[in-house]
Amino acid sequence: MNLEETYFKKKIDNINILNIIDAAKFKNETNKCVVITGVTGQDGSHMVDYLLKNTQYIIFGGVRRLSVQNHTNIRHIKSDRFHLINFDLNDSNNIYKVVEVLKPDYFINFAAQSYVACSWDFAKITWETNATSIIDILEAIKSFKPNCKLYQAGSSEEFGNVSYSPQDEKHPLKPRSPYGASKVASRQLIKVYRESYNLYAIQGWLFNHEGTRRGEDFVTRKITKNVAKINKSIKNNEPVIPIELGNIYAKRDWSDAEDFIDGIWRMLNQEIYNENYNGTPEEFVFSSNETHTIKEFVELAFNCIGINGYWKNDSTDLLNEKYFYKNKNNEEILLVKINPSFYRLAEVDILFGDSTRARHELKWEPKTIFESLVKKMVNNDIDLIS
Ligand code: G4F
Repeated sequence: MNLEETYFKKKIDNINILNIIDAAKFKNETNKCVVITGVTGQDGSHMVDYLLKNTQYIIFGGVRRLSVQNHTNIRHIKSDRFHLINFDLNDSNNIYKVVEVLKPDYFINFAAQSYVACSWDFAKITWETNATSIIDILEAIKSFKPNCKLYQAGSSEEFGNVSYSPQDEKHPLKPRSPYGASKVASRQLIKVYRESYNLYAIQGWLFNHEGTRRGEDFVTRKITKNVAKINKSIKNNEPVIPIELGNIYAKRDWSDAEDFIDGIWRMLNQEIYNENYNGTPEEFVFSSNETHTIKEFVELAFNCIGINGYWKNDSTDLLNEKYFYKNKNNEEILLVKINPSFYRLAEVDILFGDSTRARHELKWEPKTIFESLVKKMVNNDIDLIS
């Protein structure tokens, strides 16, 4: 049996992860090749869907080998143009080999330690994964495929302790977390390599982006998943377990992750999408241009299951704030309470983006508004548990 036969026989649920040498056999002369790291995550999996739909490229999705794999976000992908490869940002040799052997046309780096809250507990790993490893990617591209276009995931967390709202591309970078600092570092490295070696290497500023594939520890998904559980409990006349949250007064600019994938692709192809392109790629902010508190997100999510709750606090301490509703027997049911352990050592109080430049220059337009995003997430979580 040749490699292809063995491969397709084993390719059940996309769980066949290739080593780099075997993967290279699936490259061809005709189609361009894209490496996407972090492919099992929200953004990586949406990027695969987007490229399979809109291009003819061969896609190699980088995954870290774990004893228990989570391939939920890519399980639906059935395409001979998509292959999984072993990839680990913390192994320089692996990064070099991927670029040397596959010689990708695009390298889209979504792999990261992306949980801001965890970045204080794992500051070194956060730094090594999100910042140090970018030197390896840049060096590998410089050495083996200098015309490979690099996209590195950037974040509105880089703005941190914001000086003004809304934040645009000129806003100073004042990170508040090890995560934010690591993304500022990768941005600076990318700028240095872009300017020194003339690489097409960019890092967008992406404000919070969510959806049905969002990790369950991020606040939006945590809320929608628990709203779905509460909906089920109410319908079954079971006790309601309240949601425990941290700082509900923080404000975020939330968008649909799928809208941002289109923006990233436009940023990576500015010669096509930007009529002002002068040979040097630029970096853009992507945002909804709206900001909402976590509190507002909670209210909207409960509205989706027909609950119009109310907040109560019988003290001046914000930690005592609670969200209730009255059931059909007029009993007050607790839905949300505050748990101080979800507060951060330093908070970014407000993120509020200004994506005017991306909208004008890249002709990027988001399709999903905030209210529809919340509804989509709640409905998805209701479907998942029913
Ligand atoms: O959902 P979050 O954990 O996202 P955060 O920290 O804004 O970061 C996300 O967006 C960034 C872009 O701005 C990305 F770069 C990053 O990788 C990630 O995708 O928290 C949002 C807000 C925070 O202010 C947090 O303090 O929600 C507040 N919050 C309140 N209670 C909570 C909770 N966050 C979480 N995760 N869990 C809570 O119980």
